[in-house]
Order: sequence, then structure tokens, then C-alpha cells
Amino acid sequence: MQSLEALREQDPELFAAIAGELQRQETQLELIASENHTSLAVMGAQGSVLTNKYAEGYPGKRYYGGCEFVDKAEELAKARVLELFGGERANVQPHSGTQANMAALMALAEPHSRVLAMSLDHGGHLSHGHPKNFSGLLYEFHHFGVEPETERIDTARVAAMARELKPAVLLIGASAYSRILDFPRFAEIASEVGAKLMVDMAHIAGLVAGGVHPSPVPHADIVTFTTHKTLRGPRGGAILCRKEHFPLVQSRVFPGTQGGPLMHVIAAKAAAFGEALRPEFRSYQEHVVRNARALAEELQAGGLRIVSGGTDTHLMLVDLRSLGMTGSEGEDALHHVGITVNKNLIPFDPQPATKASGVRIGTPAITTRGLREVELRRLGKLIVRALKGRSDAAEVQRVGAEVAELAGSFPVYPSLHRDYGLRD
Ligand code: DSN
Repeated sequence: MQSLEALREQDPELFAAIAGELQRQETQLELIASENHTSLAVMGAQGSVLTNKYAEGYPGKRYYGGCEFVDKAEELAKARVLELFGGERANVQPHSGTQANMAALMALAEPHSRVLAMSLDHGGHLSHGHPKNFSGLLYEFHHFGVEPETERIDTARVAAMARELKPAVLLIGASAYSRILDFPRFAEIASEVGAKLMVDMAHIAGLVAGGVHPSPVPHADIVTFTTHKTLRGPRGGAILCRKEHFPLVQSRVFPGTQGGPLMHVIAAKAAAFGEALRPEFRSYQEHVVRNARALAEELQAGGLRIVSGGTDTHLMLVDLRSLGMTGSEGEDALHHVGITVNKNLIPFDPQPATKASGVRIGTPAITTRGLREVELRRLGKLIVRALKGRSDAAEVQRVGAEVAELAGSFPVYPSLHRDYGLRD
């Protein structure tokens, strides 16, 4: 690829950083639940000449000339995302999930309005009312969590809180919750108390597109999501909404909260939505969920506790207290054998978020590179060995060698190895 050649010659230091990251992705196993490996086509669109174009406004109504081709890319993205999820209208310009949430909240309620959402400590999202995030700074957030006995959301409790608080918006969505979300019930609760229902399906967008998690789209006023998690597109956000909210959603994205859209990223979103419309994507998502179940079962067989007793989705939370470790120590122990995860609070966690008592593990990325249940069972055993044997240098080395061998058997981007100077 000529663009890579140019980068290598012009800026070897930066080229080496990118090559190093490719090597890391190839030689380690990525189990961060919010990450994935996009296709070469998605990266091709994102690395294209569309990065050069300013296009403030919307297709056909821009503040810059020369937008005829970027308009086409944005129209493709919008048409495809509506075909994928249904919904009445789409805005594909948000730079990220947080940007999408900011525009959506501002379309549904005035600043200082009351919003009821899931607590970050119990698996919610930063942009659902963290006091230092725009959401918590601009809105009056109240939070529900999971139940101590089941570690699941009890919709009766959410309904009771909603009746008492009368929020303007009920915001549903999670970054570390492994169970199915009951969108029809949340819609009933919102309707009963006169709230708007906003769903942030960032984590599960790919599962919804693949038909392995119920869709929030028929039930919510506005649905936001990121395009880079289970959906396997470029890093970015998007919004689906009912048509009555569309004019305000458009205005809250631009000029409300963003300037020029990232047209190269919008083109890459179009490429990813196109891929998600293919039958193979459905099968990929089925494997994501089956793989997560197999891994959770194997970890349980190894004596680890999975929060809520298992998973219905792409992720699980593993409570490490029985091993006498914090999440931070677990993250490090797995890093030493070439497995990447993130420490994560578990519900009612006695530790601060900087240490946490658990790790969050997800299967979207390893499923993309081709691992299936048989490998997930092997991986589960390796994770248990890495955690239990973290103080035994020989065991760490043995497990690391097995992880490297497993990763090596499932290359992610074999056609890029030569361009970046990787040895096969
Ligand atoms: N930061 C995202 C994640 O890792 O889940 C949540 O928005």
C-alpha cells in the first residue's frame, strides 16, 4: 500500500508505533468487551481522501462547496443503518457515543431536567450521569442499580423510582451488564410516568443487528450507539429516532454539540453497516454469544464467580475476590500472559474504581478472528491458570506460550503483515 510506504519513509518513528500495535493485536488475545477488529474495507474507507473534506451541515444542505461525494457517503450510511435497525430517522455524524448521548439528551430535555439511568458502579455508562461528565454536570441524574441477590435489574424497582422521581428521561443502557434488557417494560415505565425513553445500545448494537438481542428501536424515542464495539465499525457514534424528534436531534448534533463531521469516519460507518446487513454478520453475532457462554462456563468450572451467574450477551463480569485479588491485579496477571481485559467494578464493590474487584471479559474481538467454542474452553482454562498461577514464573511462561500459540493460529490481518514488516 502506497500510503503506508509514504508513512514508513517520512516518519519511521510513528510507523513503528503503528506496526507495534498491529503486532500486539496479532500476538495477544483481545478480550476487552468494547473492542473489536474492523475489516480492511472499513479501515480503507477511514483512511481515504474523505478525511480532507469539510462538510458542516447535512447532505444537500452544507456550508461548504464540493460536497457531492461526501453527501453520497453520508446518505449511504443513513440508508444502511435504517435498513439494519429499522427506526424512522438516523443521524450518523456523532463523533462518539458520548457525543451522541449529549445531542440526544439535549433533544429530549432541557438542561437541569431529571434523568433516571443505571448507575456506573453497577454497570452503567460514564455519559449516563457521572458527576464529572457533561451529563452529570448539565442534568439532574438519579440512578438505579442491580439487586443484591440476583445482580440483575429489577424493573419493579426501576418503576417505583420512576414513579417517585418523575424523570423527564428514562435512559437505559449498560457497559458491564450481561443480561437481556427488557425494552418493552422500560417503555411502559416511561409512558406511565410521562418520561421519554432513551436507549444507549452501544454495547449491544451488533447483537441487536445480528438478531441475538431484542431491539430497543420500536420502543424508544431515541436510540444512541457506538459503531466500534459489537457492531465492528470505525470508532464513532450514531443516533436513531422517531421522526418527531428528528429536527431537534439534527440541530443538537450540528451546530449544537459538533462542528464539521468526520466524513472519512462516516464513510467507514457506511462500510460497516453494509457488512452488518450481510447474513455472515448474523452468524458472527451468534458465535459471539455462544463463545461468551462457553467461556463463562469454563471460568465457573475453574472456580471463578461470574456476576449474576452467567451471560446472555457478549460479556461477563468476573468477581476475583475468591482468589484474593483485585481487578487491577487480575488485569495485570492476564496482561503478563498476553490476554487483554479491563478491571471493572462489580455490583456493590468494596474497592474503588481504580482497583475494582472484577474484570470485564468480552468475546467480540476474538470471535472476529475466528475462535470458536472449543478454543474458548481452552482459553477459559488458560485464564484460570494465569490468575491462580500468577506468582509462579514458570506457569506464567507456560500459559503465555500457549496464548501466543493460540493467537498465532488465528491471524487478524494476515495481508498486512508484510507491509508492516511482521514475520509470519
Ligand atoms: N468505554 C466504553 C466501554 O469500554 O464499555 C463504555 O462506553
